[in-house]
Amino acid sequence: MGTIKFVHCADLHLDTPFRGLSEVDEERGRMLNSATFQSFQNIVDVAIQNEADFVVIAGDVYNSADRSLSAQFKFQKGLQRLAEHGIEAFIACGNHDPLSGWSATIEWPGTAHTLAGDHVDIRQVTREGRVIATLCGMSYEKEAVRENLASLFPRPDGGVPSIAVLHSNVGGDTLHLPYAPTTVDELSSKGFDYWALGHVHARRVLRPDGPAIVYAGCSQSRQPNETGPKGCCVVTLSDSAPPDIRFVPTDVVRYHGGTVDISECDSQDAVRRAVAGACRTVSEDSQGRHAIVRLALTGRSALHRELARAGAMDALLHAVREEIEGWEPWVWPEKLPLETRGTYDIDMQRGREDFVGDLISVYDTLLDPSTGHLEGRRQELDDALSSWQGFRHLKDKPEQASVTSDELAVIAEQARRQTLDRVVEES
Ligand SMILES: [Mn+2]
Repeated sequence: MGTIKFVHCADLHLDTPFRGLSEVDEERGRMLNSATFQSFQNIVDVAIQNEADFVVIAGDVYNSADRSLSAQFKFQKGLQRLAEHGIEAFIACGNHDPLSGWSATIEWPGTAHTLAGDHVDIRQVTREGRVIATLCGMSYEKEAVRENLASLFPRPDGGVPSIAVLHSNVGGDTLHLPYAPTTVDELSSKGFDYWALGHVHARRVLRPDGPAIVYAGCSQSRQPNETGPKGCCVVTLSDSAPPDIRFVPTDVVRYHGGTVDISECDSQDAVRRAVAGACRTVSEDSQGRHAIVRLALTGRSALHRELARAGAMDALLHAVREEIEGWEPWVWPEKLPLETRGTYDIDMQRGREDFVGDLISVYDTLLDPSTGHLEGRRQELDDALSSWQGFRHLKDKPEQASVTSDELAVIAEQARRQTLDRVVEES
C-alpha cells in the first residue's frame, strides 16, 4: 500500500453554549459563542497546511438534532474551503446530529459525503484517478443507537489502507451513553488499519497499531469536565512504518481544573494572590489560548471558617477576576470550590469518647466504599433530591437524572466536613 495522510476529528458540537458562564462580559461571550466554529476552521487549516488527502469526521458535528442554521452555514463554509483544496470530507453522524434531525436546504459541496445510516457505507478515496484508500462508515439514523454497528462492518479489501469511521462507545465507557457499543477486541478483528472514532470527548489512543483505534476527542471543550488541549489528529498510514498519529490542538479557549493549597496563607490577601498565581500558571500552560479555570481551595487553614461564610467565596472570586483583568490571552476563574478544612486534626478527634468521636466513626463507615453503606443510600438520595430545583447544582452532568458514585462520595465528604466544622470547633 502507498502512503496516505488524513485528518481525523470528531465531536465538533458546533454552536454549543458554554455552561455556567453567565457572568462573562460581552466580548468574552462572543468569543465563547464562536469557539466551536473557530476550532473547526482551525481543523480545516490543519488539513490544508498538511496537504491531507481527506478529512474524517466521526460524528456530533452539531450539538443538537435541530441543527442551528448558523452552524450549518459555518460547517458548509469549512467544507467549501476543503473543496477548494481538493480535500474530500467523510462524515458519520452521531447521537447529537442523527440523520433524522432537521437539515436546512443548503448546497453542500460535492466533495463532502455524509455516510449512510441504513447500511455500512463503503467509499473509495482516489488521487488522480487511482484508489488510495478504502473508507467504511455508518451514520446514526436516530439519536439512540443501541445496536452494535461495528459488527456489521465487512472486511476491507487489501491493497490500500483501510479506515473505519464510527461514533461509538468502545469498552463500555460509563461517562458516555452506551451507543453503538463494541470492544477493542472486536474492532481489532475486523481487518482495518485505522478506526476513526467519535463519541468519547477525551482524546484516547485505545490501540496504536494493528489496527490503530483512536478517539480524536472533542475539538473544543465547553464544560469544566472537558479539560486540557482539544483538537484533531493528523494521521499518516504507510506500509513501511506504524501509523503516525499526531495530535494538533485547534481549540480557542481551554478548560483547566486544579487545586490551590492555601494552608500557608495567613490572610485573605494571601489567598487571593495564591489563586491569581495559579491562574498565571494556567495561562503559561495554555499555549496562547484563553483559559477558563476551576480551582478548588484545599488544605487545612485557620481561614476556613472565614472563607465558609456566606458570600465570602463569591467576593474572593470577583477580587481575583479584578486582579487578573486585562491579561491577554485572558484567564477566567469560573468557580473556586471551597475544599479547605478547619485546623483541627481529625485523627486526634477520632479518638474522642464522646459525640464527636461517634460522629467521625459513623462517617468513617459511610465513606468506606467496602461497606457499601453509601451506595445503599443512593436511591433515597435520588428520591429526595431529584424533584428539587437545586439538584442540578450538585452535579457536573446535570442532564443525568441520578447522582453518580463519584458525586455521591463528594456529597457525603462535604456533609462530613460541614458537620465536623460545626461540632468540633464549638465543642
Ligand atoms: Mn459528542
